Amino acid sequence: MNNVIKSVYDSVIARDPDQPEFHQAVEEVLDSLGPALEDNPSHIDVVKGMVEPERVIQFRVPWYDDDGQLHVNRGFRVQFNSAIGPYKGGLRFHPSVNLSILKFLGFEQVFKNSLTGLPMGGGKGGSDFDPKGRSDAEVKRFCQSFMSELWRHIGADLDVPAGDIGVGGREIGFLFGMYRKLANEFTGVLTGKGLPYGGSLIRPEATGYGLVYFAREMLATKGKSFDGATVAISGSGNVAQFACEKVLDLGGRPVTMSDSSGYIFDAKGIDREKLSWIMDLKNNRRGRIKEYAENFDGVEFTESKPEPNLNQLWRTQGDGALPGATQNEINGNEAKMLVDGGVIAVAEGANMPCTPEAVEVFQKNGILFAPGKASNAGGVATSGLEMSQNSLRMSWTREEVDQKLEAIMVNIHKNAFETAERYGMPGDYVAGANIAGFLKVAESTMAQGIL
Ligand code: NDP
Ligand code: 2IT
Repeated sequence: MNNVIKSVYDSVIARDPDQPEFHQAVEEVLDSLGPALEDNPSHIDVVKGMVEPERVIQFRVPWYDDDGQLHVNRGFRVQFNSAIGPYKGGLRFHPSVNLSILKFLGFEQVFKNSLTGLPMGGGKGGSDFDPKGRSDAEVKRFCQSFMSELWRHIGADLDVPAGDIGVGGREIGFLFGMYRKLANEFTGVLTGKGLPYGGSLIRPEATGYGLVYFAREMLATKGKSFDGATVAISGSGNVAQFACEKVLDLGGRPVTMSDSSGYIFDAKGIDREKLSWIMDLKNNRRGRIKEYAENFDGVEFTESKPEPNLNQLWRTQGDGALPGATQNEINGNEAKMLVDGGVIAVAEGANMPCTPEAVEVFQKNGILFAPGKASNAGGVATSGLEMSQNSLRMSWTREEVDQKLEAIMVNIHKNAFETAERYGMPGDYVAGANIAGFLKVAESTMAQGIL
């Protein structure tokens, strides 16, 4: 980092000293931008603006549980950057949610959305509400209360939220219903909607499928493929499930999945039948991954340990790793375990699952490494396709959407790969993605006048 960039970073820390996840996301990007700023020194003013969200909304979300007890959660929407399109990004419902986490996610989203090539700015939101163990009726009351405030801040041409951790089809349905009632209009204000009311085919699959399309392109640069590859996947939610499915489509062998209570290792491989069992467990019965080990023979379940947290999942020996649960789930030691286990490629399905130390371990050991803002962009890209279909008031077929998604992922890979080469850092997808994502937003910001 040169001195000018360092002073921007220092001011971010001085302003919000209690936001470590946000600092981490900003530092990773600023670390990459040096060469791009040497070409365009005036872009430093854009950087100074980009580390501050355009708008942050925080609100109270009161709701009653099934026993008639009142709960009061916090709701947020961080409208980070709208230089290239309406704010766009998911909503996360998880007890850990706070402004640091949402600012990191919103900041990442700006670069990710730019990389998709679609006209979308970046935003993120959510709540510290914990949907785990809550009835459908409780989740509905929470979503309705959340939207009774959020609706006045969003709109199809202003800010288009979607899902993230703890927000899937059920929650989007309740949120959309409440928006429609309050705004008295039917527009594409949310993505990830159900098919009968404006959703897009392939949106549920898109992040996981896109991740594997991206990883396939990375492997191809080394003459390798998923065929016969052993793959460690973490998480067992939306991203992990469909990453697993696409790995199977390409002839690979997924062997692990996890949730916050621990992980399963299935040496025989998670096949299609077992995957559909997991989908039913997680999406309909809302059960724990431990039940997989109780249901199938020869499967180990390892409980996750509290601090000091060494995520044992990553001691799995294999060719590929697709972290798909949450931020900072692979630290430097865990990265070393993966390297010792013979990993060839690591592609982030989650947002920032690898710590800076982990990324350094991968890069120093010549492991192919893709940052989430490039490799998990398929979800938001397909959200962009859902927005287009809603605006056109028509819907595309499964094949059409999948082809567009695949083309977008191939293009993001090419753009990140070629940008890294052009700036003298061949094979560095972190630098390539950050610079390519930045340049489009920077040029747009300069052209419009910094506001
Ligand atoms: P889901 O809620 O569907 O699944 C999340 C999975 O991760 C669950 O298995 C969950 O376990 C586990 N998990 C969540 N938090 C923790 C934690 N603190 N410690 C351990 N395990 C945890 O979310 P998604 O699959 O949608 O999201 C997963 C990741 O992918 C997130 O980082 C998200 O930001 C990112 N992402 C999602 C996109 C999307 O379209 N959905 C697009 C791009 C990125 P448990 O149920 O026990 O909490
Ligand atoms: O992190 C992400 O890109 C998402 N959660 C998806 C956002 C979206 O608007 O589809």
